[in-house]
Amino acid sequence: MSRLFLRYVVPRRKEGIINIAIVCLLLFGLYLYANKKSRHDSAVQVQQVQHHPRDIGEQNRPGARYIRPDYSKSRTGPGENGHAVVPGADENEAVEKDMKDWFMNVHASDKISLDRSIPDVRREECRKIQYDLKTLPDASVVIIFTDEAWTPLIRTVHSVVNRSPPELLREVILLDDFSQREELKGHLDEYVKQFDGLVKIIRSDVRLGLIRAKLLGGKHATGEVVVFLDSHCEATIGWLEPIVARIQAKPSAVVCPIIDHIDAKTLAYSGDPYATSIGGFSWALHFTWEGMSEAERSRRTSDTQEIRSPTMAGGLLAANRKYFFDVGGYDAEMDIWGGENLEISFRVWMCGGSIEFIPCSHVGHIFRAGHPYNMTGRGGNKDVHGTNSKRLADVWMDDYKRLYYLHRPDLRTKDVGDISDRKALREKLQCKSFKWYLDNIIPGKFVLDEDVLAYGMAFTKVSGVKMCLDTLQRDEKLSQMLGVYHCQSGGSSAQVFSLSNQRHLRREDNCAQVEKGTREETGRIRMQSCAINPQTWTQKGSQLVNDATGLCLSTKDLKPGDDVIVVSCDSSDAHQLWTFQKP
Ligand code: LR7
Ligand code: MN
Repeated sequence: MSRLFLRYVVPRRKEGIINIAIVCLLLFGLYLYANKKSRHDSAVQVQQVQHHPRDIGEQNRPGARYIRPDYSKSRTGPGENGHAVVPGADENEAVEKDMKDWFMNVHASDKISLDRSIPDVRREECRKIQYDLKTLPDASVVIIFTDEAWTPLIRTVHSVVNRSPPELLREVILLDDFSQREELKGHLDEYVKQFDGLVKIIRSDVRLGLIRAKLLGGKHATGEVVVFLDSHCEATIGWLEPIVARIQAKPSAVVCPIIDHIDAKTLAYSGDPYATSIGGFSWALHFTWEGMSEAERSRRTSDTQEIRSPTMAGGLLAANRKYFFDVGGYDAEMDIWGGENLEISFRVWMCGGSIEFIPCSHVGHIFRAGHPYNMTGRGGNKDVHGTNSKRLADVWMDDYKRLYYLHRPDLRTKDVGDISDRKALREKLQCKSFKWYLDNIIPGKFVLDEDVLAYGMAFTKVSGVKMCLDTLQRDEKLSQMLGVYHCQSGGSSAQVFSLSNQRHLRREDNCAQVEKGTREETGRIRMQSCAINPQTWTQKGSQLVNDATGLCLSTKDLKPGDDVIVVSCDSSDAHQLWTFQKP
């Protein structure tokens, strides 16, 4: 029957090869059938009987009949070459609605070709590297999504297929995490047929959350390398080769492309060829972007070489598939969103691998200000980032987990499920301590309660009312004024401060600097990077004297939400008498 079917779809002269292919396929099917049980447990076994796309032969490879666009031809149209799509005045309403519903301008995305051109943002040296496609490992690209808007999702797929060498792309796996929209069901199946078997859809019939979704996608992958992407990305030319080359050279490297910026409102693509940002973390267990350290700068011998990073952002990463699972995949008990990126970062470093950015690989990501899907986890959990992070702190951070609880005292006794499996994994892999990670992978990281005179909440108490130093949730990346607020009895990240042994009044990265007012005897405080000459503060009794001005920190006449001030010192004024939670 299959011969009959093939007669209609392939030219006669290829029949011979096809016949052989069919026999192989049948044998392969038989093999799979016989191994059905064990297949579930061991993805490695699947790999043994499958072939690298380059060994299958160009004509018979999945995707052979998909015709890639010719990007050397000039293209015009909205958004081509990564240009912005600027909404007309009459479209403002629709755009605003999209920004509310989707946290991105789907309206603009819909106007842009699904396989638009984007600039080659690699640095010159990267473009010159020749890769031997005959020896590189192949990759499965797993794209997870839950009710993603149509065009960003499909554009992700096209960008991956169009800009990956066919010889290296084993398959694209679309992992649908229980989407409800109709178009993502039947219509999607129809749509991917054009990719001729290269793009597979796996659907979950329960909402997994992105962490379990990645695990399931990874289990279905058969390539030697597994790549994970968010469902609103665009891969650029040459993105895959340096990734698989690095993983071939170092199978225990978990690598990330440089993440370029796709604007959520205009879809403008912008990438920095010279980007050298790396990942860090805050003690509240959020991912942060940092500059490359001096040590890493001097370790590297070329601009195209991998950049070691203490952590990764989470969405765009690749690993040797076997290594990924051997080193623990992800914590399957983490729900919906958050925490898994720091967990895999700490774990990989502590258990002998490395996290790296690959400067020659660029992939764009649409940065959205919110999540266009339900964030509630199992049992109505509204704080999935918090509870996921507690699991990672309890397993990987040893005694340093105290710093997480300093930010989240409310979670100290919270039940977040059994962690014995993860602890057993750490034991089995003989992973190093968190202190080792701090000392070796992120040296210089400020530890809130080490080498300090005092830390925790800092407050004055006047007529029984406590007033705490507070960031007022202002963006700490920008230099912002320091404020005061009612002390939060349950604890609050925004109220954690340290007075260091160097007598800096500080947060994790920022130090308090007096900004002089027009009158010299008063001023407000700006939180600025501690890397730039921080001012010092002296404890005089309970007063905090700013050495640069001789003025004292005070809450005089301040309401919650006001900026804190310095004024002339007066030790009889209770507004100037500060208590630290941990003196
Ligand atoms: O329940 C869910 N199921 C899913 O399949 C929730 C989400 N998802 C999908 C979703 O459709 C999307 O494709 O998971 C993907 C990531 O969700 P986003 O895009 O809402 O997340 P994000 O970009 O805000 O979040 C970043 O941090 C997350 C922490 O859990 C994940 O690690 C994301 O992959 C990660 N994305 C990036 O790192 C992209 C680069 C941004 C930076 C910095
Ligand atoms: Mn994302």
